[in-house]
Amino acid sequence: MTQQTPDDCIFCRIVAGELPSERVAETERSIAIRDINPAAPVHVLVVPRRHEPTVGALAASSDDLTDVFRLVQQVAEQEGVADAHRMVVNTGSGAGQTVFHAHVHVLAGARFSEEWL
Ligand code: DGP
Repeated sequence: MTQQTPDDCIFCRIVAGELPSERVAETERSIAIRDINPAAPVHVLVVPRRHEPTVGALAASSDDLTDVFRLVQQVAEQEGVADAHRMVVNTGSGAGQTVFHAHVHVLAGARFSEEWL
């Protein structure tokens, strides 16, 4: 799996405020930003401030993991989609992960394929 060190990690730079983003919510441990290339009317990324390449690696800290999912819930409520949204976590380039800093996609407002799930 491709690894990015925090120095060349886009999401670390967004967390640090070095790159612009549309931040919709934040906590001490995580931020929520609109995806630059939205795949649905609501497409927010919940990103832990701490750099870990995958959500699986982030799970070593239950505090960070819990905070990410709490912020997902807060964003879903804020966006008015608490009763109808999809969370997506891509792990590894084979599954479509392109940014190797853990994040959860929060998607809503589109009709999602029921092919898989
Ligand atoms: P993934 O494929 O799970 O690694 O998703 C990475 C997402 O990050 C992808 O949907 C596009 C988004 N993205 C990439 N670069 C930026 C950026 O600079 N700003 C924002 N807001 N989103 C980005």
